[in-house]
Amino acid sequence: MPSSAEARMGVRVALAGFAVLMLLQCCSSYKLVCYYTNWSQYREGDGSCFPDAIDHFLCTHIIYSFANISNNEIDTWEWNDVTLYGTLNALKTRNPNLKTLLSVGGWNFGSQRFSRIASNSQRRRAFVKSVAPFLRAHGFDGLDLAWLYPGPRDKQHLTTLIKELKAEFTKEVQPGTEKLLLSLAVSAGKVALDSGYDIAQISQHLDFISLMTYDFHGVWRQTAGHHSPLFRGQKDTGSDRFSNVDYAVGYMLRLGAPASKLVMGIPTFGKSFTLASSETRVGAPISGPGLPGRFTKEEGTLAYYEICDFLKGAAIQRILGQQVPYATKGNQWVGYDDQESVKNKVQYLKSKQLAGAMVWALDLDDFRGSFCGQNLRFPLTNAIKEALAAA
Ligand SMILES: *[C@@H]1O[C@H](CO)[C@@H](O)[C@H](O)[C@H]1NC(C)=O
Ligand SMILES: CC(=O)N[C@H]1CO[C@H](CO)[C@@H](O)[C@@H]1O
Repeated sequence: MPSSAEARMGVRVALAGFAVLMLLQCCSSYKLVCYYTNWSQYREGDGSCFPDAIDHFLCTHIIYSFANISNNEIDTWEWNDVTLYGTLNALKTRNPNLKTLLSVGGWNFGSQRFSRIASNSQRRRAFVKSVAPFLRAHGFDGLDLAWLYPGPRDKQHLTTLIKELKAEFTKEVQPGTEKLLLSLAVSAGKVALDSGYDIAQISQHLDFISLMTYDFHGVWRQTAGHHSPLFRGQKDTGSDRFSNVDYAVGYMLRLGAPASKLVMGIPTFGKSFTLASSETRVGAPISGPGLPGRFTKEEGTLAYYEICDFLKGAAIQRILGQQVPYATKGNQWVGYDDQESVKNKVQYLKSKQLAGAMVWALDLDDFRGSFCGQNLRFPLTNAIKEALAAA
């Protein structure tokens, strides 16, 4: 007969075993890396998005974009960034497993300024030195580099920059703190990949790589087509055959990116075109980008919540083979992702044993749950989360 103390011990051991199991379950799961943009706060009315709108348990990682570099040191961009950093990082009090990263760079920052810093050892040193104290001061868990896009002469410098950041982060860890994370947002275009990145080298030093598997199709192709198709289209010949998620993922793996570090981008926005004729199919001639959305106000791009509005009275088609939908209304054509297409994309990334999914961007999903019906906030990001969690 075990004594009651022994029995209690037995229960404790069983509980510990259970806890280990829970832990394994928690940590073998996929990453869901979600970008939040500093300019979404300025969209009018229901388009305005602040970090406190974000569901604490939606993503495993949230990346705040973008930070600036000033005098070779990482710096804020917006007058109220520091307040918003605080709001974002406060999400961690309810979800201690959530990781937040600060992304530096972006489109408006430009590639040249990165080149200048990365190519000079003193400037690089100043930048590298400035990062950890800044991240710690504002409660971030890591840095995301958004150098869009390094050119052929930057390739080696990007590798050096990443190596030095990693070394600094390793040196900086104190007992009781976790090492800062380091990630890189990478173009999914074959030409940009070939010219700017030494994927095999940089992968070794990064915690994860976010592949921007969208924006494959734009007005430069002079026809209507989907900007983030999972697979190659029937008419995609020549270099167009590289313009799909499947090719980009396969190519990254061949270049030496470990699947366990590769995070596949899924857009919560669509790319729209103005049709030039009554032809509406994929490949139809276009006269230019689509009309700007009511909130995002940018030609050729629509947030998912704006697309939900657009879909009322629109004709919706799925592109066979490419596994994504498009919708047309009048002379407007939009290729976008919906709950079904994002689930397919998650199935795909699981079949390749990738690290998870990246979402650009939380503020373009129906973050209020007021546009797309179902009363569900973040319908696309939630669909991704569910598909990642499904057995
Ligand atoms: C970003 O840094 C550059 C270089 O110091 C500076 O000229 C620019 O004004 C900064 N941008 C903002 C929005 O602070
Ligand atoms: C309001 C606004 O657009 N703020 C800034 C957010 O960060 C980007 C960096 O890419 C800047 O270009 C924006 O001006």
